[in-house]
Amino acid sequence: MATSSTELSVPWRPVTWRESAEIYNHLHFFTPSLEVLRILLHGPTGAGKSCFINSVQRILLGRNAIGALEQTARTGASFTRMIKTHRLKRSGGGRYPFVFCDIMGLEPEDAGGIQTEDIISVLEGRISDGYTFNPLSPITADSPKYNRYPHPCHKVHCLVSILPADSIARMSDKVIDKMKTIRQKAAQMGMPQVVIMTKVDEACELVNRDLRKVYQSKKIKEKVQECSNKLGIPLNCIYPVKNYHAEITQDADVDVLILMALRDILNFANDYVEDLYE
Ligand SMILES: Nc1nc2c(ncn2[C@@H]2O[C@H](COP(=O)(O)OP(=O)(O)O)[C@@H](O)[C@H]2O)c(=O)[nH]1
Ligand SMILES: [Mg+2]
Repeated sequence: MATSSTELSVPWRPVTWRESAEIYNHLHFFTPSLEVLRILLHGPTGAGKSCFINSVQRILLGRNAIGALEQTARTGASFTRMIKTHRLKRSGGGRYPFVFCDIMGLEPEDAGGIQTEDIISVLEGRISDGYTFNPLSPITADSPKYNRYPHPCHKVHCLVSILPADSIARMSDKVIDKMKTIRQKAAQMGMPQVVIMTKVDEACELVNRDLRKVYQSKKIKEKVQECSNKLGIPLNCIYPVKNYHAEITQDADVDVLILMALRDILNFANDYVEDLYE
């Protein structure tokens, strides 16, 4: 088969498009070595963090869910100013043994973004749920939301950077530098790191028409490469996905890409925990 100008003949990562049920089962019975694994999502405002959490919850429940309040406007200051932990619900009751921590956007501090120092405190488990970030100054040890003795469950076990495929090229150097600083800190702590590249449908017409072309689109491959170069994250830790954002009904292709990413995130987080505490 010939390769067209927009499409690779062979996908650069294999996807078993019918694998959703299998991964879903794996997650259903997944028992981490800690009571709860904590996944921190960070990235610029509008990247799709809240949408990603809602998409995961929706897939796990098998129905529409609105837990993390997506932002409807694409511009303006970050909507989420508070640190909020989402413990995902199981269909039929109970919760999964992992949480997503959603924090406000990563715009530069002088534009009202969260301080780098605060994100590092989050990684260390020092900031409790419900704390409202102050873009002008980091948390102090006398704050009631400051956790002096973080439990292993309060610490972050995987750092997930969320970046929108359609605007990676336009991300400001300040935001990239900020993400790099956080990444370096996480790397010093030995913490696994993953990039979720959202909005593949907006970045590539071929993929917009058929999500199964995601690993054959030259455009998406370029975006993944760009993301890898900008942040210094290896290609194999970058997961292109499309979030649920306007759809009401479930789409198995959307599900499988998100589930593949989630399975790896949880496995990496659990490996990290095992290395730390066993
Ligand atoms: N087309 C498309 N839109 C998305 C995707 N993910 C998020 N969005 C839209 O991007 C906007 C910002 O998303 P949101 O989750 O609020 O971003 P956050 O600031 O990172 O939490 C919303 O209008 C979403 O509907 C995606 O994968 N594809
Ligand atoms: Mg949000």
